[in-house]
Amino acid sequence: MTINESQKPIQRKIIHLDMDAFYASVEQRDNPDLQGKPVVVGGNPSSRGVVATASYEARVFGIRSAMSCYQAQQLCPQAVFVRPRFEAYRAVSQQIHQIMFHLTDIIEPLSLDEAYLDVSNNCNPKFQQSATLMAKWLQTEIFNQTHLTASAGVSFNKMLAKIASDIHKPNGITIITPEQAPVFIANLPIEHFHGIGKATAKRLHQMNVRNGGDLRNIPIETLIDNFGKRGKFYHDIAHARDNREVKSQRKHKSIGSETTFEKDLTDESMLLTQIYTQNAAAYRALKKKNKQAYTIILKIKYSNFTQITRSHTLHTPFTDEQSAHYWLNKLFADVPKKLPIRLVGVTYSGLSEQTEQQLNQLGLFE
Ligand code: DCP
Ligand code: MG
Repeated sequence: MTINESQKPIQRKIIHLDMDAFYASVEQRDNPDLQGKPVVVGGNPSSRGVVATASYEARVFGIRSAMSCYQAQQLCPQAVFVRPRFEAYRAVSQQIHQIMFHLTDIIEPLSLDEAYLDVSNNCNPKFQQSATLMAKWLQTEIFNQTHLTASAGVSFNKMLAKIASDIHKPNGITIITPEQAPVFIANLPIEHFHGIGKATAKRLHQMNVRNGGDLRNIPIETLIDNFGKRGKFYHDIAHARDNREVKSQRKHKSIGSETTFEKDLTDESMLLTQIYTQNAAAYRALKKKNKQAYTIILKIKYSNFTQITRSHTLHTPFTDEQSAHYWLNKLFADVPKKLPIRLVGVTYSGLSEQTEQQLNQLGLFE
């Protein structure tokens, strides 16, 4: 994957990914007896437990998340009730995040099974900068690796991507382009907008506002008079405006090292030596934190202070400092060299914890 951060796109490309009937699908995958059956994951129907989620077979009977298990059993006496196994769900969650990192490191998880991805900077030629192709790849790769299905929404902001991912569930992809957005929103019932709760929907209904089109026709002043600050938000969403960024948890998302030269350099072999030195420092820092990385990023800043990054993502993590040399060489070859260079940096991202097994292999527990 190649990212070029200096060329910021005019419009964002956001994918919202959401696993289908997540806990229940994991239970059905891991226990063939449950496949094809109405499965309810949650508490005990004879005590005061609630439904965490239900398989699609159980949803036919009207069973929904947060309903009491007692009620669920009344609706579908043949339903099989199982207790949640959070470890299994966390493991799948980690797996799907690793897959997402192949597309971008700007990932904002909302829960174990749901995340926003900002893929605006993905320049991998395989995807031709098409977020739809990326979403399809994500779905296929998740299915191949986990045997679970996911649905995706693709759009130019978070709000629309999230609404879109729900439209063709399960195993669907829905795209809302900037051209389609006005009509899509005009027809969307207001209770389907995220951020408009039941009470607000009721008040809007009283104002004869039933869908996005009606909402768009209400002057912003009227909305602010009625709903205070939220009024501006309602006005914005009716106009498909949502500038919220995808907030990746950058804290441990990357580890790197960079250096600024006293005098700008042009000599390629000297530059490569400097890149290797930064790589050594970055790799040491990575190991110190017991992390492993799937992505390596080369950063170059030119004498005129413009900067570019080039990156590559592997299917298996980097195993040693030298294994990165090959990729750094390739990435550096790809970088324009018309101007002298004032800074080089190497960053590892797509990080995960080094597992105990891997630590054992390294002899650290012996
Ligand atoms: N969950 C929960 N309690 C809730 C809602 C959800 O414990 N009230 C858990 C169980 C779900 C998981 O979170 O499997 C993901 O929530 P979703 O809302 O994405 O629901 P599902 O993935 O189960 O179904 P869908 O196919 O509608 O996404
Ligand atoms: Mg889900």
